[in-house]
Amino acid sequence: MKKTVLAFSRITPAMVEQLQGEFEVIVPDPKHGDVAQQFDEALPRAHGLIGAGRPLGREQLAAATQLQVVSSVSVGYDNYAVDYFNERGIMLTNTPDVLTESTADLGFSLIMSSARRIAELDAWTKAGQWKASIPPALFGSDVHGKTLGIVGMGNIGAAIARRGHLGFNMPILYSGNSRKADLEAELDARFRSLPELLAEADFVCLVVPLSEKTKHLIGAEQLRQMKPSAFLINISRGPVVDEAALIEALRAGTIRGAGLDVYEKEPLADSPLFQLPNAVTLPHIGSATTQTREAMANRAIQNLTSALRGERPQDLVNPQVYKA
Ligand code: 8YV
Repeated sequence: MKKTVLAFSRITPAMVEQLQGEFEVIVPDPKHGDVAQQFDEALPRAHGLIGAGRPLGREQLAAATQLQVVSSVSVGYDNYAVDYFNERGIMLTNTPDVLTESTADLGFSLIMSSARRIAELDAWTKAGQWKASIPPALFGSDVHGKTLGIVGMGNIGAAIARRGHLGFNMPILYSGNSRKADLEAELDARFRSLPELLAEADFVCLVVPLSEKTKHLIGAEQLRQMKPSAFLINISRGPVVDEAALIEALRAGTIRGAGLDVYEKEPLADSPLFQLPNAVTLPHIGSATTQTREAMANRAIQNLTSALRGERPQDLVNPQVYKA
């Protein structure tokens, strides 16, 4: 008998078709009523779950008595209660590597957009404000040659650092749990404590995973440690930054600007950030290119399929639960 796969977020028709070759696939659909209710009803039958962007833990999965694997279409896995998965012997997989370069592209886009005021001046032009060459009050800041601070030098952080160092001649600083001798050699990257990095960098780029340790890593005190001319870029997770403190710092001119792809509460609606011209606000699109989302989908399907076949999935987050 085919095993059952249940989607916990929207997945593409191509993914459904691929999965249907081997599994019974259930995708809750708003056309058929309440999506949460459809999910809850199907849960006791599910051997595998696939999707992204939804917290799953003890409360949500109590009825999933047959569940063997949750395949997340994301690299970050802060939405999942890994300890509970371990307790239940449920495998958790993610999609690293395939989104590294696209997410780094987006990180660098936020550096460029915030420094050169791209979104703000685009809106200004379209509003018919361009009557003469722009006044100095609308000038931007240079990116090339400025100091780039990477907080959390993982794969994505390193890919952003490469863009900055090799393409824009930027000195690289980084902070985190461990020294990266290879990147120090390759990019002349210098290790700093977080306060040192905040004080020296012209662009502070947050690329850490969200955990108890990184929640509100950047608050009012850290923003005060940054230069008034510096920019904060967040492509990690919203709660890494105390958003109220950031809004205050942007209003007060404690820092020059921010480029944001993630927020404490998503989707972001009606935020004071919308009134701030020195905040670039994107709708969590780090990995959102056609090619990368397709690669993530394929990787998530591969992981799910391996797990349900009894094979060890390529991207197993909690290997301790795997039984050959
Ligand atoms: C998207 C992401 O949020 O991979 C991650 O951790 O944040 C993004 O790729 C999303 O999970 C895409 O499905």
